[in-house]
Amino acid sequence: MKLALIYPNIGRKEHGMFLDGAKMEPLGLAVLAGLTPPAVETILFDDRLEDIPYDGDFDLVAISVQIFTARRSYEISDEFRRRGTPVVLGGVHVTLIPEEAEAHADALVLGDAENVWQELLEDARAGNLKKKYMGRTAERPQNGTRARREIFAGKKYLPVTLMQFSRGCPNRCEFCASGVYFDKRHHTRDVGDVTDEIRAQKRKLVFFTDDNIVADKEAAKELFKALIPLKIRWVSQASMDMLDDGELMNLMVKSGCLGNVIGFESIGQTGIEEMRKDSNARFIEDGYERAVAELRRYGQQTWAAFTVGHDADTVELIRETCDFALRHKFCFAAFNILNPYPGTDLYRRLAEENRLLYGGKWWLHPEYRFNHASFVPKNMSPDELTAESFRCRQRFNGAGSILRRAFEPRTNMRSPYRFFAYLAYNPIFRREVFNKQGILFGYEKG
Ligand code: B12
Repeated sequence: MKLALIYPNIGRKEHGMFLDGAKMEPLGLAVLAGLTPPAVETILFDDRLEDIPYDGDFDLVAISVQIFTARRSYEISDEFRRRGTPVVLGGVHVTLIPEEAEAHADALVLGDAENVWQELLEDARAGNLKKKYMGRTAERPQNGTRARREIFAGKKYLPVTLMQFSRGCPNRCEFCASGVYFDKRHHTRDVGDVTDEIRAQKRKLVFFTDDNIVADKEAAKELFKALIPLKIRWVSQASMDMLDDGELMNLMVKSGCLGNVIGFESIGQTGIEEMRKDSNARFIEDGYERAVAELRRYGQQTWAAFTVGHDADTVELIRETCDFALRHKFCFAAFNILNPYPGTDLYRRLAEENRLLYGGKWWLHPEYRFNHASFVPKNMSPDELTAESFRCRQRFNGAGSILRRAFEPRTNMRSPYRFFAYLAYNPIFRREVFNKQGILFGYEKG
């Protein structure tokens, strides 16, 4: 049996394909390859770096779909199916809106692959695919299975190993897609499996793709203790309430953590309350001053993630958000426009209030552009929101800002390695920000 795994690109610029300059390994597909019996010939095609071989003699094509690649995913699956090759679609977006995805697939996997992938492969071999496989969320992600990284061989990815320790997050933020996917639950892998998987590969820089690596603080401590002897450096995503636990923070630092993506989301208290970002509630009271000081004390090179366009946001507040990020010299910052993902409470609320643009399906709309507003904000026009968020990106990622932020003594200048990492990655992300702004989804003009 021959299986093609496909990771789709986002889309195109007016005059050609969008070339992603900061490509990371698609871990989900390496996990899928790990769950696949070795007798099945398994090949990865990454649409971000190579052509899709529609005429290959595959018995099954498996595509991982996220919302921003949905349009492109359906183009690819439709083309394979036209040629008679069966296609299975899976991933976050498919799970959140299966009624849309089913028109483009022979089979869907809803939720994690762990519980259903073997059954699906057997059905595919027998030519007997079911329309839907309910994967649910795996209580033990990967379940003793190692991600099969050999499928990445020869492809040019950033030199960082993606790895997962846990999946999901118990927080109930109104806008979050993974909160819906995981039903606000959090599942961890066996710590020994994780450390074995790290030892089995060569790199010393690891990106834990966890939604919130500190969601279960005791489990996180167990992991961090086990990481110390491995002498790796790592980054992940974490909620701010980790700062309440000194033991956790000390272990995190000792285990090689360079910093985390932290959802600051908003610098306004009303916004934080309205979006139900409970993990920030105590820290917003003093405008995050204590949180930022603590993060510095632990030497964390923080990636501060903001979402703009909340009902409490005004043009002035968005500008102040950018001032805040510049003043605190964060290592990186993202100013993402709030996006209504189907299945979330935010999506439902905006739909009820008649505020969704692009017919409510911005991700499939031929005119929707990446990083543009997809709904009507309360205190500004959609175009103003688009322009203000882009202005934040321009200001934060400007050459002068990169230089000024480099000289933060307790974080970016804490060691030569950190300084080098800062200077290596900032220009990469800067290019990425400008390159991706305003691209259209999919390759085919609608
Ligand atoms: C790592 C990550 C990234 C990395 C990219 C990694 C890469 N390879 O390129 C970075 C940081 C660059 C990134 C960027 C973005 N990301 Co991101 N990212 C993630 C994150 C945290 C983890 C994904 C991961 O690797 N998981 C580990 C693997 C093992 O799990 P998995 O992929 O889910 O696969 C499992 C199952 O889903 C299933 N499965 C998946 N695919 C398939 C396919 C088939 C056929 C089958 C059977 C099963 C299956 O089986 C797997 C094993 O169980 C997720 C959050 C999440 N929980 O999914 C967000 C997430 C996917 N990202 C998201 C978004 C919005 C973005 C951005 C648009 C953010 C922005 N505004 O810029 C960008 C765009 C990226 C781009 N392509 O340009 C959203 C997508 C929302 C949605 N509804 O689809 C998520 C869900 C975050 C969230 N909380 O909303 N991201």
